Amino acid sequence: MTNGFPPGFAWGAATASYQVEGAVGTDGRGPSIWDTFAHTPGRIADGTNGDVADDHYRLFAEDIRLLADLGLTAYRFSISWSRIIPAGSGVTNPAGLTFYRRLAEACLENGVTPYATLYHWDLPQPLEDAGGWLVRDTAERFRDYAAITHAGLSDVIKHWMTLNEPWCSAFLGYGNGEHAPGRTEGTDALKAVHHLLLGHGLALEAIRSDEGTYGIALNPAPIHAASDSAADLDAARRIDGLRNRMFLDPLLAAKYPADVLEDTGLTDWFAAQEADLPLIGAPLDFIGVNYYCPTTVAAPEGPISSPGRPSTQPGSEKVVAVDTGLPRTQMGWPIQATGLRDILVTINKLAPDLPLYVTENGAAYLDEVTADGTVEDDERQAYLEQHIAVCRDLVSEGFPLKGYFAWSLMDNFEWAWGYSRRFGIVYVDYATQQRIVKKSGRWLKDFLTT
Ligand code: GBH
Repeated sequence: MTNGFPPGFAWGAATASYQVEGAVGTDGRGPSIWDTFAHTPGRIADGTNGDVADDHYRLFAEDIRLLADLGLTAYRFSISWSRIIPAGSGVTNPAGLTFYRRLAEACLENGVTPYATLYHWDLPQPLEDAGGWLVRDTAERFRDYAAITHAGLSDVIKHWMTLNEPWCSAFLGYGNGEHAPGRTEGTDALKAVHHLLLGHGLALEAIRSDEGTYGIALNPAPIHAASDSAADLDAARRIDGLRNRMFLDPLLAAKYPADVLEDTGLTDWFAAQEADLPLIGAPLDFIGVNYYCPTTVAAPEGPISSPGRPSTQPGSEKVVAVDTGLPRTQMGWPIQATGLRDILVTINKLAPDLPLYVTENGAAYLDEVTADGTVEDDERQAYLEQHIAVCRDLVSEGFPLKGYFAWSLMDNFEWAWGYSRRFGIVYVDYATQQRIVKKSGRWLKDFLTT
């Protein structure tokens, strides 16, 4: 037992291809929707892009040594579809497979188990031009890409996730336009949910074997009503539907939540897709949970004062998030570690024996390098400590939690926020690509190695 955790518990850190790799034009990589989006003026808060990012494409061996030196035994990274199949479909680029083979080998040489995510939001641009996740064909192209990638790398990578947070792909990508491809398609964003989940099911069918474990990483969260009023309770039902049940029900019970389809006027459209549900609900080896914060919602009467950008909540535009007075991170996200327990327990009730992982957990803070060259991120350390304590309690109760991955190994391109938000346990000086282990990283190392 290390600090209350059993041997074999996976201790890791996570990254995603577009957020860390850079080298966007290197070795035959094609363009993705995030290249296009980040290079569109006005889309990224600080006007930056992922062209260079952490230069992880070149520095990966050092980064993995650093990860191993922190006492971590697992690395969750994502694979860039545009490196493997530059046009999204058709010709395979061997150099793409070679890069991820080297990365996986570097993990293995350092005693680190690789966990690969096949899709962390960077759709090849030609597939978006053909309709993106709003069209069924994209799911089939994802299956082809998954099959080729798995066939090329399954000797060195044993743990696979199909999608990362399809909620974000659908509702930020096609709902409010905050993420690539920046489209605002209202309730059609739910069609993207279906095609993403279909892509998951098709990919899983193509790659699942006894040689490894296969799952998906979701971003479910506890949803609370601001009051017991009928309106607020209904708001919580709607958001729980869009955020949680719209993914968990099809994946774990091969059905969509009827109330969500009704709220969005899509009952008939989804009825026509019913034949896909057995595939989407096929057995998984695990679910990954990316947890940052709970959400409390209300449905105030009267018009909403400043709706701002279009909603991430198609069909439930009148619902607003409510400040419950909890402390917040730099993202404005409330901190409540018990929410991690709540959401894991919720999923466990739906699928009692299914192994679960925390595949992301972390916090953004304004980090500064001191005169001594250190980064004293006490708040992030406290955040990690609180959430890891929740995991320890669950594990000691016999709960099937198999691992914990901090988000993130190192500061990186934080999507619409660019480099203005830092989530790393390792600081990155973008001017020099120097890495500095933050206090939170030093604490984690201490926790894992003593
Ligand atoms: C993850 O997304 C990503 O997988 C990762 O790439 C990213 O860098 C990291 O988190 C940090 O952002 O709307 O107020 O209820 C997390 C995205 C964050 C989306 C919490 C939903 C709910 C806040 N999720 N958010 S709120």
